Amino acid sequence: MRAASAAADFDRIREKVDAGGRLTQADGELLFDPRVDLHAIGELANRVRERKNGDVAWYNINAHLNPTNVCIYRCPLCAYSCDAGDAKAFLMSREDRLARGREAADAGATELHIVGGIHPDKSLAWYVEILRDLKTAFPRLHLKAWTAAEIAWLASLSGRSHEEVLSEMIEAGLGSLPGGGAEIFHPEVRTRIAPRKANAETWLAVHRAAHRLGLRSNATMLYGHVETAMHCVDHLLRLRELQDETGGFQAFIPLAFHPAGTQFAHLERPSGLLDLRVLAISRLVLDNFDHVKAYWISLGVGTAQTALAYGADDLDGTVRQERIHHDAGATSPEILSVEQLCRLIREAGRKPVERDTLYRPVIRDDHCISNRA
Ligand code: V47
Ligand code: SF4
Repeated sequence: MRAASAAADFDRIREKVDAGGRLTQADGELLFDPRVDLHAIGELANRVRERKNGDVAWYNINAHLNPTNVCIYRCPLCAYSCDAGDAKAFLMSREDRLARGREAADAGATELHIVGGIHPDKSLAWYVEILRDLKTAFPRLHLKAWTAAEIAWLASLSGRSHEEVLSEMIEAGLGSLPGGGAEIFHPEVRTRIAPRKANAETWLAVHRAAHRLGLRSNATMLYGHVETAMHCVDHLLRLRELQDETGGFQAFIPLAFHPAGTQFAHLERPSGLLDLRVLAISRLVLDNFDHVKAYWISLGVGTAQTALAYGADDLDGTVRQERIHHDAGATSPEILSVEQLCRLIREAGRKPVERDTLYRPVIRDDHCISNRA
């Protein structure tokens, strides 16, 4: 493709987006071509973002809880997991988990994001107990817990359906599903980066079941390793199709691959320009998702802030004690304060609004962080 024809193709895509049309696999792949101007794509994605969210940029006060890093899958993409006997293996006690919940509640968190490994000795009852304990002690914390891979594992382990496992989790306090475990759906890539994890059909089936039960969920895509543009667009279109069917997804979160400590340690981390391009393309292809998150832990603070002009409307949260990306070499801070998040958002020319997990604005008397600012 010559530069002139890239520009002409982009004009056609711009007209399609402006007319409310949907991007195809070929359109999406074209946008990955470096000869298509990134800033033009970003400007178009920004228009879509403003149509959906105006000048608001959302954030929340949250904390992460990873009850164990022991995982039988040992995905090649993962630096976080280990075997049960490893020196770095941990399994949090009930007291430790409750202490973490207390710390989050005291910091004003509205959400706990709970994901871990697939522990060989732990049954469905343990995963349910984690939710029940936390919900009983901190009823106002929303528990966004367990990836679709964990739910699918627990279903096969217990001989129950996805619906049955999810129903039990809901009864114990589950509030929504995070978007993890999606990686790249296409089997050419999935078999290389996460061969033992639930496949695409299973990941999508778990989210379909969750949406049918009234749960909202998120979706992710892990890019910047061995995938191509074709695989990324295929991934986005599979998500768009399920969203057409259920409407249950809230936010899409592109995750930049961090290679350190993984079986792909020889790769470079994706560049800031690729981060922005993937985010903007996601905003354009996923026309039926309300929110695209720039997860600052994964992108780094500077790129996440820039992404607020390339299609993102959410910076995720304050986060504390994140391990999965930091174990893989992420150099982002461990935590951002509300004041730091609000400053980043205001500098980007947006209006910071604190949200709860379900994107309802949070109004507080006890902070200077009012969403009326
Ligand atoms: O599923 C694992 C990814 C995910 C690496 O739903 C890695 O609101 C980069 O899903 N380099 C977990 N990424 C994180 C996640 C998430 C994060 C923030 C918000 C939400 C949400 C969900 O992290 C895993 C996997 O795709 N991951 N290893 C790595 N080396
Ligand atoms: Fe286990 Fe998740 Fe790491 Fe895969 S990415 S090894 S499922 S913790």
